[in-house]
Amino acid sequence: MKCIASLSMLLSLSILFSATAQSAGMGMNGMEMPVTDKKHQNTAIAAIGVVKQVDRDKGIVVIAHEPIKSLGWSAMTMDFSVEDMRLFDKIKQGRKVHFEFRHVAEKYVVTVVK
Ligand SMILES: [Cu+2]
Repeated sequence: MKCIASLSMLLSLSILFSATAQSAGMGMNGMEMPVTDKKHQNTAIAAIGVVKQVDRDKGIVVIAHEPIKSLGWSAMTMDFSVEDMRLFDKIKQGRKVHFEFRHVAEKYVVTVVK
């Protein structure tokens, strides 16, 4: 009898453990990026803005962009990465640009400038 009692205790312990492990896993999922961010990862997003600052060496341009409806962004001034150096020919301080960018990993990368 004693033997069975300890066996059932062992069983309930292991059930408890797996339940805890499962909820810990769900907690991890909850910490992932919001769905909206995932949806826009690597999608080309069109925007209009005024070039405020250009840093060719760092590959960064600061643009005061107009609201971007598809992202639910209001107008703001922010940094964008520029990886294609040829784009800098069209990016001049004070110029209003129509551009496209992609959300790649942690960066917003400008891919098209008109
Ligand atoms: Cu912004």
